Formats: sequence, C-alpha cells, structure tokens
Amino acid sequence: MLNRRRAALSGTAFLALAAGMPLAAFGQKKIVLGFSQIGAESEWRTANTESIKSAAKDAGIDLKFSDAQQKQENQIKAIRSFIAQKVDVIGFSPVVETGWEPVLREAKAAKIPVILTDRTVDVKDDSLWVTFMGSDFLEEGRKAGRWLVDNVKGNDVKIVELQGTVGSGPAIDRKKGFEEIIKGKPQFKIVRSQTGDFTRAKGKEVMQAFLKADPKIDVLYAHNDDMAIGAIQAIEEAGLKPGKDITIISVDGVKGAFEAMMAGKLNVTVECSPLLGPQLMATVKDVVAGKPVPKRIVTKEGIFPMETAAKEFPNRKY
Ligand code: GYE
Repeated sequence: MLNRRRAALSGTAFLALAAGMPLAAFGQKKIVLGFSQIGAESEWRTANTESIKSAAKDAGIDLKFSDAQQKQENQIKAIRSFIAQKVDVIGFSPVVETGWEPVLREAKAAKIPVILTDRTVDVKDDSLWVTFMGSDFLEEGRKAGRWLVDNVKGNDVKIVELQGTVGSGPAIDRKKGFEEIIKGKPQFKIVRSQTGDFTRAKGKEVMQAFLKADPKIDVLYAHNDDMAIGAIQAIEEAGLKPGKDITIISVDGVKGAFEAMMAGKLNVTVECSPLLGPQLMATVKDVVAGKPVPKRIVTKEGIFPMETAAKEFPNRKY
C-alpha cells in the first residue's frame, strides 16, 4: 500500500506523509493570489495593504501584489498579467465601479475566480465575481447623517462636502446615505460639494477653495479622514477653529483622526475597517477548496464621537 502511494507521490511528499505531517507543510504547491490594490492614497489604504500582506504571509499564500496608483487602466493591466501567470485566485479593490466587464470576462474564461475586497463593481453579470467583502458605505453615510441631525442645531446649517474619488463605491454611497438622512430637513443644506480624491493634499486644496468662495461654513462632511485632516489645516490657516467654528464629520476611524479628535479638531469619525486581510485569505482558501462562500461579506463597524477618542485610542489597530 505504502509503495503504491509512494509511486504516485513526489519524494518530499512521501516523506511528509511518512512523518505524519500535512502535505502543505512540506512545500506542496502554495496557493497563488494575484491582488490588485488601488494605490496608497490614504492612511486607510496603507493599513489595508499591510493587513493583506501580513495575512498572506501568515496563511502561507503566495501573494503577487500590484499597486495601481489610483488608475483603473493599471488595475486592468495587473489583472491581465495575473491571468497570463495563471494565478489560482484574483483579488482586487476596484478604484471605480464601472468598466470592468471585459477583463472580468477574461478571468472567467480562464477559470480564475475573482474576489472583490473593500469596493464593488457595477456589472450586470454577477457570476463574474465570487464574493464581495467590505463595508456598507451607504450605512456609513447614514451614520454620518444621523450624527449631524442629532448633534448640530440651527435653522440654517451650511454644509460643505469633500467627496471621495469620482465614480468610486464609497464616494457614491457615502454621499447617498448622508443625503438620505438630511432629505426633508430643510435646515441642512449642502452648499458646496467637490472631490478631494480621498487624499490629504486634495482635501486641503479644495477646502481652501471652499473657504475662499464663502467662509460662512457650519459643517464639513468629508468622505474620509485624510481629506478631513487636510481640510483642518486649511481651516486653521484661514484663522478659524476646526471642530468649533466648523463642525467636522468624517469616515474611516484611522489613528490620525483619533489624534485630531483628541486635539478637539475633529468632531466625529464613522468607522470603516481596512483590516480585511485575514478574512480575504480564509476566503481564498475556501474558494480553492471548492467550498461555497457567501456572495456578500459585510464588515462590522461603529462610530466614534470626539468624547470617546482618548478612551478608544489605545485600542485602535490602524
Ligand atoms: O474610506 C478611503 C480610501 O475604499 C473604504 O478608500 C475605502 C476608502 C477609504 O482611500 O480612505
């Protein structure tokens, strides 16, 4: 019996079996995951990349990682190269929602399963991807809106909005969720709204322009913490007090936001966890093993007002 099995196995595999060890521990072919990341635009993204890289290592998965520098064309190129390399699974975080059909069809034709993390795609045929894991951005927008309604009083509240990357899932849904809550409450008005591309530099630049156009601003709603932090600089440079003269609401919950809250410069952040790595690796293994996986895996998250920042800060992992 042993001899027959030995004939069918490689030398190291036979040794592994004989020693009672799992094959994978003895250099059996590792799962190869090609992952196309959006870029390094924010603290959130940096934490997300770190989570994916360290989880791949811990899970013994061979990760081919590619940074698209916020460009869809680079992501499409990366995915095509993963297909050419015949990776086992492709994972990616789509920078924008539309325009993915052709490349996803190529992956399907090559029988390579695709896992979406963080952001989703807008395609008609949902057999083009296996699962989407990440946050509920619409709900994050609603949480931001509810905090506003509960905490900011007045009958003429002027709001400026810093949107995320144009066409991205979180920018579309964080706007929609927020608007849904203030709809029918005429005291809340979004007077200006522009993209800051999820970066500090752009957040600062656009906030400067907002202040120049009309400094009478009561509230800033920023689709992420980095833009809020950039805007805080612009507000201070304009001689105003962020967190007091202008109430600031943002999303993500990165350490930089907690520091700003502890300094009294940011009023609230809605949590959005970037720590998707371990869940991604577990799902990659399930997909390769042919196990069924849920079509949607939603990240659980909360909301942190300024008053809770100092207590919560030591617990923050990103
Ligand atoms: O909020 C922002 C990042 O897609 C949830 O992208 C992510 C967003 C996050 O650049 O900071």
